[in-house]
Amino acid sequence: MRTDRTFAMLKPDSVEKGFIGAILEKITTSGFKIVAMKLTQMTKADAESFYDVHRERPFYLELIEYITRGPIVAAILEKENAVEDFRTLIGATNPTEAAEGTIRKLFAESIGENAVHGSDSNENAAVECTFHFSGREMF
Ligand code: 3AN
Repeated sequence: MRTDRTFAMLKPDSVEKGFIGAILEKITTSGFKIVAMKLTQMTKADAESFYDVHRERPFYLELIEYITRGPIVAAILEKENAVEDFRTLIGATNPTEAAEGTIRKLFAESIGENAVHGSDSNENAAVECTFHFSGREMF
């Protein structure tokens, strides 16, 4: 299991607000190398599979609606200790609790619309990377 890659998503709110460039700048200046990237839109079926762990949560339908409402930027990031370091860079799930200088503190609106996603384990990073990218799209 490799530990130097994570899956990142700039969610529909980030794309709608024109934050793609600013967030990517923050990611690359924080030492992450982009090794795969695309603008794409998740279907309902994609979202239900991606967020299956949240199926029983009260915000599940809202989450599926939000994540499918427009394009996202999907990316694979490379850096030593990628999963943990990217989770630190994005900040707490709720932007009001996110540390100063984190992506969610700078760009997110609310716990429901929180700008970015980062894998929470090396195992999930591997699953999420192959969910969005074929081998020939990863560099
Ligand atoms: P994280 O994205 O920080 O790993 P998770 O995995 O607990 O957080 O939640 C996944 C996504 O579900 C969040 N990014 C957010 O969009 C949504 N979410 C989580 N908690 C809530 C909540 N209490 N109300 C609405 N949406 C939520």
